[in-house]
Amino acid sequence: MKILNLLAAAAVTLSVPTLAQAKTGVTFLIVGDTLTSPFSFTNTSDEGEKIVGFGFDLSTLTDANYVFDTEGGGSTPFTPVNGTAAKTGLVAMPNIPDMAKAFSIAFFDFDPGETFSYNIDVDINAGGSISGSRLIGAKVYFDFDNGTRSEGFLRAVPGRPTASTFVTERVIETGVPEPATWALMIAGFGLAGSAVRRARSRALAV
Ligand SMILES: [Ca+2]
Ligand SMILES: [Ca+2]
Repeated sequence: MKILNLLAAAAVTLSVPTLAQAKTGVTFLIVGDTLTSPFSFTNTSDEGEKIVGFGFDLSTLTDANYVFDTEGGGSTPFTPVNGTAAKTGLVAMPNIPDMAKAFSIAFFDFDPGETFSYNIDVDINAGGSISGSRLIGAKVYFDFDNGTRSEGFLRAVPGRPTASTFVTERVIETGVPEPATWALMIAGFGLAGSAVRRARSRALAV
């Protein structure tokens, strides 16, 4: 019975990650011509949560012809700007094939208050300049180090006809625990392990 109680306590500890309430936030506003102004997003989390991942997917746009133009004439490969890659700890330069429709990147030091900025060329078969508002409907996600993902789409910005902005539709658990959670989980496993060891030694003593 005692062992069961200890195991139950360990199980409660293990479930902590799914109970975590995120106070995460991010602003991602795209204004004007995407060829001349960089894409920038800022971590606005209020309890120190770092951004650890970002994904951008054009395949959800109503017009299926949008692509990232990363090679050849008139292209701009993914290019971090303003020293923001070092500040946020961009893990690696992503390999974004020419005409790709989506990419994702990771960070290891993207604190609240920090901004990451990058250039990349977005094109459509018909050509012309691509303003932020042309990307309304693109799917975007941000991963945070508390194990949550804010998922949503670029939406229109009232009063700003060339802009779009990220709006969170849902927050999902990604199951990537932060270090403090790992410590709790390891403590939980240790608790269960020592209970089993005690049970075994009692069984041997009888
Ligand atoms: Ca181009
Ligand atoms: Ca930083």
